[in-house]
Amino acid sequence: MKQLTFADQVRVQVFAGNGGDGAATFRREKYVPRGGPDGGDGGNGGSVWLRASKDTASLLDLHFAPLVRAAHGERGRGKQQYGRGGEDKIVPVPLGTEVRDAETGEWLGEVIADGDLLKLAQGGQGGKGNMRFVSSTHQAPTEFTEGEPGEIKTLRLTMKTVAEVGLVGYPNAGKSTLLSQLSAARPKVAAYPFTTRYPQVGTLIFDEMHTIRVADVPGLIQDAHLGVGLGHDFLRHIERTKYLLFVLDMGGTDGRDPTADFRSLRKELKLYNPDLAKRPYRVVANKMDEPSAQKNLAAFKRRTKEKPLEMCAELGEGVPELKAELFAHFFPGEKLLVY
Ligand SMILES: Nc1nc2c(ncn2[C@@H]2O[C@H](COP(=O)(O)OP(=O)(O)OP(=O)(O)O)[C@@H](O)[C@H]2O)c(=O)[nH]1
Ligand SMILES: [Mg+2]
Repeated sequence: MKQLTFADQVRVQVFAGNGGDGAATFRREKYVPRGGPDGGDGGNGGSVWLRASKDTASLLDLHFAPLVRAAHGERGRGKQQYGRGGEDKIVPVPLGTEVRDAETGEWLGEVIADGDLLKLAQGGQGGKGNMRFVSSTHQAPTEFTEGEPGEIKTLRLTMKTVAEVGLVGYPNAGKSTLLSQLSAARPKVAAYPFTTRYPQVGTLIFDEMHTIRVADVPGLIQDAHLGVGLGHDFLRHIERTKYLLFVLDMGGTDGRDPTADFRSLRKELKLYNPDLAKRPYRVVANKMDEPSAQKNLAAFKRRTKEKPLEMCAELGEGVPELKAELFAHFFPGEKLLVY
């Protein structure tokens, strides 16, 4: 059986803690025959929260443990003692996790940046102890209130990668090779399609103040918008990017026609989400070391009127030029002190 190593969509049930009941007790002390009411309030139940964490790569943990509970509040006690509040439960999730009601699909919120918090279920209020009910005409109340139940919700969590740049291309075009040239990420590279099975993000670091996240996603094929190949799972992860790099195999290695590939990639994006087709992009002509690359490139330029950036990702050729272009795009007017 294939082991599951990644999950970007999970259904979870979250249980906030119940509030503790208030107490109805009376003071009992030697030599004090009729002590007053001294029942304390119950503690509030804990709430369930999501917290975006840059160290969490997927929703896998939740996939395996989809029931999440915060602690109940303790009941109040005599001698005016309040019940202890139930501890909140905070669930770390990847940056870019959005939350919907599992039944209605209603959008409930999202966490994007590291440390972002979102409350999923509110803990119940603790009940009131009988000492709260004392008044001038009612000196020995036996009333107390029960704690309120914590919220219970069934939710669907979806993670959409957060990155500025998305690498888009057919399988085997060299996307992962390029990512490893741009960042410290070391995605698997191999000479067969669908090597990359789930999104990976690498950070292109110019200096401390200037970084760009780049998302490498599984190769796209025709009818991806209908879920063919790794389909939607792939497309969802470039929705949040601001800039696309179309990586084309200009060598036509697998008998592919780069022009047809490019048109089909554009079409798939548009069919999935028209906004994606409007995003700024750059065409990367990869594998320019291959024998037929020059000829293919000439034909590609003529037919598409695009001006691709020539590259040999494997050898790192064209990579400095690409970095410079990305810098100029994301930090216009700025200059790097060190390059
Ligand atoms: N000749 C040549 N081969 C390259 C170049 N860049 C990558 N490759 C090779 O192309 C193959 C596919 O590279 P990957 O980086 O895994 O391609 P990918 O686009 O990530 O592929 P998937 O993850 O399957 O979608 C590997 O065998 C690489 O070594 C290049 O510039 N020139
Ligand atoms: Mg890959």
